[in-house]
Amino acid sequence: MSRSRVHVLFALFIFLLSELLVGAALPRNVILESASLPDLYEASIAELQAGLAKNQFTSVDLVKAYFARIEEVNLQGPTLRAVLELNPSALQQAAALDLERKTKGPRGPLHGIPILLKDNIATRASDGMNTTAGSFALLGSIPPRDATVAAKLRAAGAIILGKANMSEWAHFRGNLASGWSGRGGQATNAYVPLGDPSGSSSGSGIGTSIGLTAAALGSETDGSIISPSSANNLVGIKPTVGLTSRAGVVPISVNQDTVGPMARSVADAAAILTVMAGRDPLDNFTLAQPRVVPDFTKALKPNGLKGIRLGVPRLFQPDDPNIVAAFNASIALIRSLGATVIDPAEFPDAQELLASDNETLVLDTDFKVDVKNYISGLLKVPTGVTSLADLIAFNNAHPTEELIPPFYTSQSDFLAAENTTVTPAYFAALAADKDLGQTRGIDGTLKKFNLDAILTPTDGFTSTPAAIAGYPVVTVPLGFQPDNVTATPANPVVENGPGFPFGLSFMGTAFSEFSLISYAFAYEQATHTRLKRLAFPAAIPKTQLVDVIGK
Ligand SMILES: *[C@@H]1O[C@H](CO)[C@@H](O)[C@H](O)[C@H]1NC(C)=O
Ligand SMILES: *[C@@H]1O[C@H](CO)[C@@H](O)[C@H](O)[C@H]1NC(C)=O
Ligand SMILES: *[C@@H]1O[C@H](CO)[C@@H](O)[C@H](O)[C@H]1NC(C)=O
Ligand SMILES: *[C@@H]1O[C@H](CO)[C@@H](O)[C@H](O)[C@H]1NC(C)=O
Ligand SMILES: *[C@@H]1O[C@H](CO)[C@@H](O)[C@H](O)[C@H]1NC(C)=O
Ligand SMILES: *[C@@H]1O[C@H](CO)[C@@H](O)[C@H](O)[C@H]1NC(C)=O
Ligand SMILES: CC(=O)N[C@H]1CO[C@H](CO)[C@@H](O)[C@@H]1O
Repeated sequence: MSRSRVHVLFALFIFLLSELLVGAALPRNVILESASLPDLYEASIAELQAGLAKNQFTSVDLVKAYFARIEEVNLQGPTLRAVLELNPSALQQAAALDLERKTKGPRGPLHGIPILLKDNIATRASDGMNTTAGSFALLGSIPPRDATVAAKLRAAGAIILGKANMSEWAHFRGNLASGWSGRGGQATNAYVPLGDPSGSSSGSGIGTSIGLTAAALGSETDGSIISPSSANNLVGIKPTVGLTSRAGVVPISVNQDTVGPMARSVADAAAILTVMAGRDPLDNFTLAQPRVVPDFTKALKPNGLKGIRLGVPRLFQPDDPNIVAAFNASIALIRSLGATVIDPAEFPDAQELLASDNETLVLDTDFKVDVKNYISGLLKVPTGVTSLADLIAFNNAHPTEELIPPFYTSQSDFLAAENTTVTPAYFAALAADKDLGQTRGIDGTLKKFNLDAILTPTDGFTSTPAAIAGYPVVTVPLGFQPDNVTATPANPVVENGPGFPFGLSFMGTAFSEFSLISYAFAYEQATHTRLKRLAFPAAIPKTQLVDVIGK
């Protein structure tokens, strides 16, 4: 029995005990099958790989089981709206990978493992899926090829399970609730009924949190991996801009966009990042990365926090007392694991960072140029859009699909971006952001306090310094809102309530992912927070491998 399985069973035992004590109903499927077959709510990639290797089940079984689990909760039951499309070729690809496993052996740790992609990550037309960033404006559009990250996953033997719902246009259309897209509707969190799934990689987060997939890819411009990972009780890695290719990803900004894994464990996320990373001639930012891509799974050492120095920027912390209390407790634990924590360790330019809005000018200007570039690279666009002006006009012409009152009418970001031109002020804002985020920001803080990394709650002012710097963040589950918080009204989603998950972030300098992963792993292994609370019962799918094997 693997170490992680022992921890899972222990956590489940504690959960069972606590549920018995409070007399609540136990989702039976979470416990019963775990002794023989992996429970898909929590199964790690290594556990799935072991079961495939022992021929306990096949990748065809896995795809069938995940499809059935999606069917249970996506548009039925709690209608989580996490998944936009299933891959119509997934079963066939799984069968081919099962055969290859038998005849040649597995390609590696991702062979035959289903992974969900955010709907802004292009997939080759022959699979039969759309890539739309959630918008009807790109429905039926044909990309020239897989996004490089999708191609890399496939080459490693992964199965693209489908496309995840997301905040439309990666939350860059306007003032809209996270997790809503014209095509997918309002996605919601599996931990709190009608809960905010955060975004913009919302469906990637929800789908991974309850085992609708083994893991997912998300993308981040400012917060879009780490925030939904935090809100959906996951591990998320926001890589350095340029570690993973953006070629074939519907963009916001060439300067800030990055693609990364969202998973239930640090080990799963590290395995996926190892496959995704690398240089790509189609994205010249990737040429700046170190020549050799590390095997990030080599960072998974339980003593990873021993002897390292972390700094706490208290000025960036969120107001929420429950998150701060959990964060404070995590500092004590991290110290007990052998790290030195400098608290506080404020950014030298903290006040300027908090006040600066250079990012808006950078993103507005980039989006107008970059989205046009993306569209111009498509082989076919049935709606005929070619530019941001066309997208605005498309939405105005299709209000019943895209401008739905009362919550989903805004195009304020589109309008502001359309208003931009590339000016000297743009270049000045870009330079100011590098200075604020890198030189006097993250690098300045690391240097001033002689730190290895920065430690902060994922909620709060965490994503922006890393976003404007283009630097990496790894988030892991930190805790859940206690039962005595009052759920906010659904407007359209519930922003906070009992059981709402939140995360802890490790932030570092460019290409420091390997170190950040080792810190996050040590913390995760010492805490195992993820299973301390489960999704609400109706959001936990019942289908397990035992229900599909041989059927
Ligand atoms: C993709 O969109 C087209 C419409 O352009 C639709 O016919 C097709 O069913 C969609 N694919 C999937 C897998 O939903
Ligand atoms: C990538 O190419 C663009 C245009 O060719 C250029 O402006 C930019 O500096 C290059 N970036 C890197 C990191 O090489
Ligand atoms: C967290 O720790 C800080 C610094 O030690 C302290 O000022 C603050 O009161 C603590 N907050 C909570 C909620 O424990
Ligand atoms: C951009 O950053 C610089 C340096 O902090 C600051 O002086 C300027 O006001 C910022 N501009 C905006 C629009 O926030
Ligand atoms: C467009 O830019 C002009 C001039 O800078 C400004 O007055 C106007 O408010 C802007 N409109 C939008 C929608 O941002
Ligand atoms: C809510 O519960 C937590 C423990 O779960 C406790 O620390 C806190 O004081 C409680 N808050 C209120 C307002 O009762
Ligand atoms: C897989 C799945 O359930 N897809 C659905 C996502 O939501 C849209 C809009 O409601 C449906 O049309 C899809 O069938």
